[in-house]
Amino acid sequence: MTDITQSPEVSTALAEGAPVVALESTIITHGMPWPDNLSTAWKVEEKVRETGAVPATIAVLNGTLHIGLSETELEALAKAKDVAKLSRADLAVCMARGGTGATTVAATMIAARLAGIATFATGGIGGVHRGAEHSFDISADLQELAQTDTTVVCAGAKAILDLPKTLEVLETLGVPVIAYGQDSFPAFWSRTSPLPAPLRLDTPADIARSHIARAAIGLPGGQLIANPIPREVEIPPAEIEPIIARATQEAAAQGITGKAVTPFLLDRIFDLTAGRSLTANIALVLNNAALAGAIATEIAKQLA
Ligand code: PSU
Ligand code: MN
Repeated sequence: MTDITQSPEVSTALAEGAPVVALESTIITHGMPWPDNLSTAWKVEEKVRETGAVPATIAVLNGTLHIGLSETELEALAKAKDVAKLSRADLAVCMARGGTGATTVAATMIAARLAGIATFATGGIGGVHRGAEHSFDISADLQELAQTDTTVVCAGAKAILDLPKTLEVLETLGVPVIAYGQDSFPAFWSRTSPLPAPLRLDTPADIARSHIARAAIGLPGGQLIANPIPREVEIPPAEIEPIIARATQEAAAQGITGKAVTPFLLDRIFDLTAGRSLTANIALVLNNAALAGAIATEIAKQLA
């Protein structure tokens, strides 16, 4: 028997057509250190609630795919060691083996679509890694955006990636990359990058309209909303770049590959910035949760 469960709050909201925002869990287990990971997860849920939407954090617990976690479940996940990092490829195997795993952007999109949740907030999506011409390391998040119809709010691609190549692949896959309220493609810790965003929208209502228009014309795949980090906490490119370069070299020297790369880099950058990268990461996730809540509310309103 396959187990999929919704929290009572999420299930009621979905039945009423009320706005719901999906949230990923890899950022909790692999993206932030304890105990900031738990306090951030709580704050993100609170931020979504402030907009009038219901948060649905997604994870696999002992083989059951959970859409919406209780406080106790969230805390247990944040404390747990050796939690699997689940993308499209791993999700079903983890469920079959009764395992526990956190969902990446790709796996969270799959769960969100299954539940009928249109909007999803994260920090930064995975993308094309630096040196991908040798390593072939391209996140499954990109292909997922091409096939699963969720509107994903992020702060741009993490600057640890090769941003021009990430945008090229998204263009090839036909994924709309939409900067929120500015022309430049935001780079996670920094508000801007030298790259222009392919598309721009300025209001949650317009983003909701374009989400609904995609469905109306039968387009599979999601939209990627790139929301710049709040000004007060951004780390200028000149400051973060040498740190990223160093962390990337260390990863190569230590032979880190596959799904270990992103967690390794985030952890090293945390150390090398004396925690400043984490402060920025927390602020940008909260900022994305607020925008996702506003978009979800608009989608629910426009569909009512
Ligand atoms: N955003 C963050 N921290 C993270 C991630 C995103 O601020 O830890 C996670 C997401 O779950 C994303 C994953 O899907 O990193 C990408 O991993 P990979 O590069 O292995 O595909
Ligand atoms: Mn990868």
